[in-house]
Amino acid sequence: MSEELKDQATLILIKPDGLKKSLTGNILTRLSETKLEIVAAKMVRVSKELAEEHYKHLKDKPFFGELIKFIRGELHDRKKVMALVYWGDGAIKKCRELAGATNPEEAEATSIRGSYGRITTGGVYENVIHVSSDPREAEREIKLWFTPEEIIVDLYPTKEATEKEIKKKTWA
Ligand code: DAT
Ligand code: MG
Repeated sequence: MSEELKDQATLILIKPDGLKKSLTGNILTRLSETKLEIVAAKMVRVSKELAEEHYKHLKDKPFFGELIKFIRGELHDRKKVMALVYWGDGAIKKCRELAGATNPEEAEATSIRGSYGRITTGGVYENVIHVSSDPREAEREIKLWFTPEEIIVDLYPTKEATEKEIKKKTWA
């Protein structure tokens, strides 16, 4: 196995349509077939900035505005996504195969997107799940969605920084 395929990481998002359709358990079960390890997981309220940064490679597409609304949950009255990092050999290919093609109507019928996705009349691909497309994108996305402390293994180099006078919420 090539070095690049070994211990790969991928960002997974269960998108607002997946949450609204109560597919979380189902999707996690499907992904567990990969025998990969979950090394981070959380619920996220997606800001406009995060959404636009995540999908910045699509910013010139006609569907960009709707895509941002969709990932922020504005089309599903579920203003959250579940974000996870899966880790292990060949993680990206394994997860993308289970997810299926981007267009849910072209995705293999037994794939996650083929089983549960749809295209809205407005042309939005409601395709249930996000999987990083390659190792570079995975690194960019994981660093965008997670801090080092939220991931239980050391995926990428870190540095120590002392943060002074940063207001943080703690338990009262
Ligand atoms: P993927 O999510 O399979 O990596 P992508 O990165 O090209 O695909 O696109 C990101 C999301 O944008 C995709 O999950 C759904 C949406 N999208 C892509 N192409 C689209 C299109 N032609 N029409 C509507 N939505 C599209
Ligand atoms: Mg992509």
